[in-house]
Amino acid sequence: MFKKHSLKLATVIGAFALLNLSCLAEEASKVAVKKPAKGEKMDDLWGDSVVKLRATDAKRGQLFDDGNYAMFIHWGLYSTLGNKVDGKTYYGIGEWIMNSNMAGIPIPEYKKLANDFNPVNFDAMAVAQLAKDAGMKYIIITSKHHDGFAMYHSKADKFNIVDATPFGRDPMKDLAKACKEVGIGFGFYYSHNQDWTFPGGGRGPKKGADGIPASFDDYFQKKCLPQVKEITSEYGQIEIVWFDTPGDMPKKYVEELIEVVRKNQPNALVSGRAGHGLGDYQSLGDMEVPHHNVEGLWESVDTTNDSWAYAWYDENWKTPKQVLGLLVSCVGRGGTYMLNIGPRGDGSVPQRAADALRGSGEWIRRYPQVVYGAGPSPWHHGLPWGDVTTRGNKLHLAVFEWPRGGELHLPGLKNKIKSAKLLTGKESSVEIEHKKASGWSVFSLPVAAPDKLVSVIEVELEGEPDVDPCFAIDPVVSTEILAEFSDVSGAQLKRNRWMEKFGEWKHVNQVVNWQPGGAATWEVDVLIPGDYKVALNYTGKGRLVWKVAIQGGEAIQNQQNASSVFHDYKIGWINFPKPGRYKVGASCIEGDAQSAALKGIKFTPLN
Ligand code: FHN
Repeated sequence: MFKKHSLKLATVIGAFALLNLSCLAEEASKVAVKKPAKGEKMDDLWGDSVVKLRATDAKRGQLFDDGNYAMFIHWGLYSTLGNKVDGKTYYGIGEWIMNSNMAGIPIPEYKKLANDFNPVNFDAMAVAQLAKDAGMKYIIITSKHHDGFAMYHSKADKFNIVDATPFGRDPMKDLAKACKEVGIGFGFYYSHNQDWTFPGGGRGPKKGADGIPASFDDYFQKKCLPQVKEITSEYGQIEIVWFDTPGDMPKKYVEELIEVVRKNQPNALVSGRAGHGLGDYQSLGDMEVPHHNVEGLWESVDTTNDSWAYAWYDENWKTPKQVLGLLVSCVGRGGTYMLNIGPRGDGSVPQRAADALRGSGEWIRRYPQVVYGAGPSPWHHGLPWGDVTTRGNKLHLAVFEWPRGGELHLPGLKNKIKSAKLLTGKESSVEIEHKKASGWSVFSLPVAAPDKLVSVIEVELEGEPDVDPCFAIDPVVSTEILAEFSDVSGAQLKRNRWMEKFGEWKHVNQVVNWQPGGAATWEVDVLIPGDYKVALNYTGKGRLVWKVAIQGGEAIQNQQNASSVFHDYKIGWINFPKPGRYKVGASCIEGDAQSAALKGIKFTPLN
């Protein structure tokens, strides 16, 4: 039935890049990474300007800023296909199924799907309750994605769930009501630029059914503007209008949409992907969780498996511990995490996604202070065993990897510690002993982790947290330090983004363009002297010779293989003779150095 257009991987990547998808705009390998100096902001790395609402606007964005965690839902006509068309499975993001980069479904064929779209198993109350149980503070759902199909009753265009399907009801009314009932916020995703089925829409047909050419202005006036008016006036209070993929949409249109939102929903936020830096906050690249703290108001958007919309084959779910790892990283870097589910075409939510969300939600209920109203880590990056969030003069150490040997090592804390408690997830907590050693704080812990997922230590400090964020080699747990934290000379730090499958983005900051004598150098603090195993994580071609050298100390080198997939390669053992600060450099010294891309270095204690 549906015609598949031929496709090459390069075309796929090119097509995405050409779309100028907000922060996904640049051609991956050409974007240089700036290493932030102390106090410098990372804002411009992701393109959009950042508006700082934090502490300046108490009403707008409170759930976003304090809640730190939200549910994203991609649900539409495309969900009925679940990535299978005429018996063939297409791997990639399901909501793009009609696009020529996936199944390439002609518009009339795609529109016919509405005749059988009958999501009788959509239970708005169950979805809202799932978000609540997951600890999420609001839901953002696709009111209209790039396919142009409205999942609510639009008077502006008949291609909608009430007028074009046997279902004949507006599930968004139910969901808005259910969110209110369970006490969480509600908002809409709206594809304002791309509309693949309405004449004049971004990447849509260039002519109307009458054969008369249609402009973007036609689409904007007839569909986009009226629909944004509808979604902002007919569903009660809206937390966010999440515009997406502005592409080359002229500024005047974005301004007009934002005016509508401001008028109809004065307390709503507008996503950074509205375009032209006009949004209220920055939305990072899809599936991107930053490694440095990021200033201002921002979010990471991610999905429970690999696709945003339902894909029948996609059982690659994040576990509750992975969800928590990503959530705590976002909060620790100063942002909000919005995690997506893709209900099936019949409206039901895949059980494994629900289980993962509920599993992580139970943990959040035990340790709400780690997430809600929590501020970023004063270390500005994750730590070998986990991460840190803050509230006033309290640190929450979220320990993902419980250290063997009964001691947890925290480097660089300058404050005096008032108290340190192991939280139990209930009212009670257990006071734990701590001491200082060579500038590190060392906490005595029970041998077994008290929480089966992630244990939490609450450290109360005298005064505001004051930390030296230097990287430190943990004496118990492996310490991986990314290339983006190195000083690079005779080589270049570059940002690389690619799609693992169509629409599934990966992000890495890597050192490339190695010249003779080039090095990536990290400053590290060592508590326990002795030998450590060193591994480098890189891609490249053929066999490469790497040298790892401590300034004024031991240097080791080794030849190891390389491949196009990032992987840890063991280089050897290296000795730090006494506690203290060292500079450690890594260089690609032989082989096809031009192919080498270094992602990070790892130090592992011997036992
Ligand atoms: O093209 C869309 C994609 O389908 C999905 O909705 C994501 C979610 O952030 N946004 C766009 C790509 O960035």
